[in-house]
Amino acid sequence: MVRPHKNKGVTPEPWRMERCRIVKPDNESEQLDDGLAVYFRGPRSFTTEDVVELHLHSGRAIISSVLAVLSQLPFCRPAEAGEFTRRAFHGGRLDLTQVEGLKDLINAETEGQRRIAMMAAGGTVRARFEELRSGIIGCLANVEALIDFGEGEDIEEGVYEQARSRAQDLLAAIQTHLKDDRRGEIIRSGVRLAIFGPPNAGKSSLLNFLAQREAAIVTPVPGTTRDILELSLDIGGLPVIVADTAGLRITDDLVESIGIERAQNAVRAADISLCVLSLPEVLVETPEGPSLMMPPGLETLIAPETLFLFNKSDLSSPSAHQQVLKLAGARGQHSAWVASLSSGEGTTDFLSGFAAALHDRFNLGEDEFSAEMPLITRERHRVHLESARRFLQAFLDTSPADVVLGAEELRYAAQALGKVSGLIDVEDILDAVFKDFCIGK
Ligand SMILES: Nc1nc2c(ncn2[C@@H]2O[C@H](COP(=O)(O)OP(=O)(O)OP(=O)(O)O)[C@@H](O)[C@H]2O)c(=O)[nH]1
Ligand SMILES: [Mg+2]
Repeated sequence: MVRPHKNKGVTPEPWRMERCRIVKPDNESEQLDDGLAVYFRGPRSFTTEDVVELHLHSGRAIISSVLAVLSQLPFCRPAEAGEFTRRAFHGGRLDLTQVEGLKDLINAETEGQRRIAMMAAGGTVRARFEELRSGIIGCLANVEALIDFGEGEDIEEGVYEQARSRAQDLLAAIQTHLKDDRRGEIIRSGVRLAIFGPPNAGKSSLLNFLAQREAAIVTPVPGTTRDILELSLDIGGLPVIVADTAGLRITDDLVESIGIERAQNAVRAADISLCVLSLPEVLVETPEGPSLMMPPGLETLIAPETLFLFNKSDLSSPSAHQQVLKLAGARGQHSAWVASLSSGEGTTDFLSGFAAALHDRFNLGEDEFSAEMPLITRERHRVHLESARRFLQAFLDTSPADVVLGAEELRYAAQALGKVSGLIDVEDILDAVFKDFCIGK
């Protein structure tokens, strides 16, 4: 039972924090805590229902005694996991994308995750999906009007063409969202980065440098790392799952060859890969001048977007540093750095350049709610958006003579998008739009 300090009566003023004595209902002289209470009157509360929040001292005994007293009240029970959010969803306060965003916000460990979660929790994602859905419903309203009234007498000409051109624009917008290289999903769940290269190049040293601890074993013995070692790190605000792999070389050793196969698979499965090479070993003098000699077994794993770290710069001259970058550039490898993981030379530039390359790759702009931020952050969104795309395409492929079938495709497209937010039935919006639709002249 909560008793205001000043005896103002039992009905508290809503949305106003009041200092209270927390007492036992059957024995008001027994005070459990001295705290604060605020009454949120529905629907202006998180759950849209009436809510009372108690602010108590956080001692374990205080909390358990207050909870014990509360659970004796016939109308009180402890909330189930996620129950407040579930009630907020049922009350229409949040849609599913906001619920997901809220969960991600609580779990966010990096700046990128926080920003993308904030966009969902704050309703920006909801609004963007809703915009697409109401666009489709606008098309549907046109088509339904044709079905009900027929072109000519009651309804202006060209209504079907209008619906088609609007549907084409919407289809283009959806296709752009779908072609996002899974950026949103990657930012949310982490970029998979594979470090690869020949043995002894300094791959494990790089992992340790990024993790700022001795996570991997580093020795002068080539072939030290046998299996994949993965760590979740925050690099420039992005969650990155970094995998250190076995050095790639031809070997008869069974264990090492399994490790090498795993390394190759990790590189192929990664979102981004970083090749570590020992600068003095790959920069060789030939009769034609300096040349970049790639160790065997690497070429098939190198792509234009592969990042390069030429390590062990302490063992070569400054002119060699310039030469190696020039030669890498000539091969089309423009994201390359020279550093020494032993002496620390060049590592600051490498780290900032590497973080910038990640940001560029995943297009994480500076603006918190930039339109550049990817819309899709989960497979669930992608599935519904993909199905909306298919239905819209089916509408566009339907002959104008089959206007009833066309309307059905649009209805399915709108429903598919409605499943992302999980909130309103398509008919609700249709009624609203249709009401304002101009019929006749
Ligand atoms: N001189 C010099 N030595 C380095 C540098 N970075 C790493 N090393 C040394 O190179 C050796 C190999 O380093 P690792 O990090 O174990 O190399 P790796 O690529 O993981 O090797 P494997 O696991 O065998 O494939 C160790 O003795 C390191 O101390 C550097 O920048 N300069
Ligand atoms: Mg290693």
